Amino acid sequence: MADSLGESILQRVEKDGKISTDVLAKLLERDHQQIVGTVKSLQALGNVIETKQQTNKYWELTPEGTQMVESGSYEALVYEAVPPEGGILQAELMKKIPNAKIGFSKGMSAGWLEVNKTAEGGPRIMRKASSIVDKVQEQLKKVHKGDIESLTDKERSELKKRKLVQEVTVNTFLVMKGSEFSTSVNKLETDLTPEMLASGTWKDRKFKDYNFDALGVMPASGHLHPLLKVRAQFRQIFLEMGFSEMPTNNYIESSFWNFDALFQPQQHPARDIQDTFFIKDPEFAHEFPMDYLERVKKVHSVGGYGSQGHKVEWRIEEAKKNILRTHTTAVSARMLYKLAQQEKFTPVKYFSIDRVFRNETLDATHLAEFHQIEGLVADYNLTLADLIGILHAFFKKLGIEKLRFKPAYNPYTEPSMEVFSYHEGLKKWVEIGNSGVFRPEMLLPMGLPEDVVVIAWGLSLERPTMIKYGIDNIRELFGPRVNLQMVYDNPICRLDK
Ligand code: FB9
Repeated sequence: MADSLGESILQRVEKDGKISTDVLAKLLERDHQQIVGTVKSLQALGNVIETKQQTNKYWELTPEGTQMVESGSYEALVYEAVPPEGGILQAELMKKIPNAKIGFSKGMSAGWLEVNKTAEGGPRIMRKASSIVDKVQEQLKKVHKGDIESLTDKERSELKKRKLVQEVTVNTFLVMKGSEFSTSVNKLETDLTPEMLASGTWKDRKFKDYNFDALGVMPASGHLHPLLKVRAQFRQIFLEMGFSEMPTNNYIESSFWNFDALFQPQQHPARDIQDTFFIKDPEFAHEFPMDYLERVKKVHSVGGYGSQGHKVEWRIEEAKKNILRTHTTAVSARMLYKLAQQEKFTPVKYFSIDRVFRNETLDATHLAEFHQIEGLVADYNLTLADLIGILHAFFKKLGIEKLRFKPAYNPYTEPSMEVFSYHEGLKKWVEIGNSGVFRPEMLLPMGLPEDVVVIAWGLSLERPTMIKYGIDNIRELFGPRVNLQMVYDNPICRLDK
């Protein structure tokens, strides 16, 4: 059976032949949307009813208009607030009641009030009319009753101008009898239950047709942030290329591993507070492989392994300072040192994708942190050609085949190259990464064999993600102002498409 509201609607249609949903809403004292929903349900029962969409316009009170129906127009309230004898100072009246300013203006226009400008203490408002008729309230009461037709166009225009009434457009439906109309209809069954089968009641039931176009219910689930989707794609690319992921779960790092182990001089500007976040507590790291540290100290200060070094004093106090790592190359240094401790060197391919922190000037594409992607290959007698070759192989998996390399400088790689790709959309070459061959002053103090060469490269995770998802401002991608709906809605990530 149709539910009780459905039956009430059917009985109305039976009685009137046809009736619109807004009239039904008033007659049955229900919300219009509820009536429309029930009409849709009746339509699903078959040809019980027919409907025709229609657009109705009607006038309704605004909240301000509704309030005036209750308590009167502002001008009437101001008039009532003016004592019949002696009036009231204008300044006092303005403070006495809400909306006094507009009420006073309308009251003056209506000839209800007058101002004594020479009164002692300032302008004094007096009653000019001995009594008033609050026509605005009377007009609003007519609108409230649905009788706006009784207002003149001028009256309605004035109320609309004062934003006391507004015209509302509502999509309604004219409900009419269908070819199988009945005031009592069996609701279509949606489930064939074991009880129906056992009792045989299924024989006299009507079942709703399968809707094969219905979409499945979106399962409640979590959503991966676009950065994590792109990170998974890059991780897959590295794994396909035979790389192993480095352990990057330490955002705090000593200056030793982040800078000194990479032969980055202690006077390098990147090690200043303007570029690096120093940790207040614990301020210093204390555990280092001391024999290795001594070799690092020596290669920085007086050189070695054919290098003249930086020829400046090297201080352990500087190396012990804890920082937020500025690059994942600090992890690469730790892994290469560990590799060098093996009895026999074995070639490796490592990668990392994780957060790094730099005390940089913030702008639309730069935050004080970003995710660095880094790859490295350690093997005998590698050359720059191997680096160029692996960069081509890596970026080809991203769908990028036109690369150019520009000589660059990094404190810990020599030679170094910036990597550029031709952006078809922008019609220009854009920087897509940095690369180089780790210096002997970095590798040999670790204890790696002299003929072992390590090539490496890096890029950011945010830049490709912003390009992939068409995000212009990095704050829309990362940080407290991210719109979670963007996380829910953004599509899967395919970097090679
Ligand atoms: O990611 C960068 N650009 C980029 C990458 C990809 C991309 O689109 C995808 C393929 C589809 C588009 C752009 N860059 C490096 C270049 C610039 O964006 C640059 O302005 C910003 N750089 C960051 C650092 O800036 C503070 C990007 C980040 C970066 C730079 C260098 C390294 C890592 C990340 C490195 C390294 C390195 C070098 C030698 C040995 C080991 C590591």
